[in-house]
Amino acid sequence: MLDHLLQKWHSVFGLTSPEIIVRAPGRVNIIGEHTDYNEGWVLPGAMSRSLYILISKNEYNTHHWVANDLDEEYQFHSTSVEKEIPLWGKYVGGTINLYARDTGPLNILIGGDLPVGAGVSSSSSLVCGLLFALHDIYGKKETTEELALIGSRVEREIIGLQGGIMDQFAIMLSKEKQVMMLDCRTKKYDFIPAALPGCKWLLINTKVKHQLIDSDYNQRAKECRQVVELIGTLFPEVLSLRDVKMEMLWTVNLPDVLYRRARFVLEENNRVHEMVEALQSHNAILSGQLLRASHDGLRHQYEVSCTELDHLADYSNQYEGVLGSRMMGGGFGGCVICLLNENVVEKFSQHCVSSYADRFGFDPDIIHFELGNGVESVVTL
Ligand code: GAF
Repeated sequence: MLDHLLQKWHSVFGLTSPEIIVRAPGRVNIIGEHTDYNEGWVLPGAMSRSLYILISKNEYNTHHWVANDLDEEYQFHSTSVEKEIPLWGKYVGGTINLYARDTGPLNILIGGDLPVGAGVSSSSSLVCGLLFALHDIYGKKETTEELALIGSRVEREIIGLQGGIMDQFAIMLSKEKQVMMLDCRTKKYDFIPAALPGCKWLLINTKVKHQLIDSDYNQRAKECRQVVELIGTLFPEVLSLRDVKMEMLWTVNLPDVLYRRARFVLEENNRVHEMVEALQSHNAILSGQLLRASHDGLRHQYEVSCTELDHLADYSNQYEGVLGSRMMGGGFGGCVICLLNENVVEKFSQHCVSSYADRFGFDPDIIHFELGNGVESVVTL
């Protein structure tokens, strides 16, 4: 993979090698969905599939960015982000503008084996990898946690998605074979081994991304803020859904939609804590039950699933040997994450692919992964 990218680098930028090569992984999330922007808890990790970002300063005062996997490139003479810029270029430009505005133009090559639009946060992987590289090239002093927070500002301030901090913390700071129990209010985190004896974690990509994603995601964030406002009139100590107790939901007369959104977030937060216990006590059955309950809430209460995700979750959840399965990430498409007995992985994958293809007319992608380290620079010989 890297050899191929280095060849591409030299064919585009000439003989000089990149100043830095950064590997930025994708993000998986065991449980704790839509809880991060509500100052709750999440349990993500970094996956073994990654983006590579190769960078050098450009000597000719031209910004030259290449997205290898998309076969697209973008060249221009100022740092202003223009309208017709592709989305990936908006992320690159936004990150540079927010973090290293006064620095000169760069040659950038981006490529890897991370699926785009699959709910594994390839956009945050790009932003975090770029921040890490700029930090190194310009000798900046922020901690990795501070860089993760800058990454989440790119998403909110430049792209306009009112997301939380889960993806950036997981991508920046994860550790091999572990998941990160992150408190999104205090920003404190611990690592927990995610292996369950005899079991495997698996992703299945629906290969669909419904276009409503931005508006519906932001709509959910807005609904959560509305709940906090309404509850805050009776309970002024409530600053976010993190502070809300189930009894408060019953006391305040919330419209049904808001009640369901809030209830989901409260229950999902509890499930994160229960999942930590399940992993620590190697209780695969309980882990599976929590995944199933999470999907049910995401589908019926938070309403961020879609037909393709429901099909994969339903199919897996009735398959013998699958402990549990749920949609992962923001929703409206992307992947489900499954916990299953390792001896059924192959059979299940075949059966699941054909059942999906029979219904939707195309195959989903089975994605095998290990839990890996967060962003790092890569040394080549
Ligand atoms: C997306 C967002 F970027 C995250 O912050 C998080 O809210 C997630 O959706 C849902 O849990 O990945």
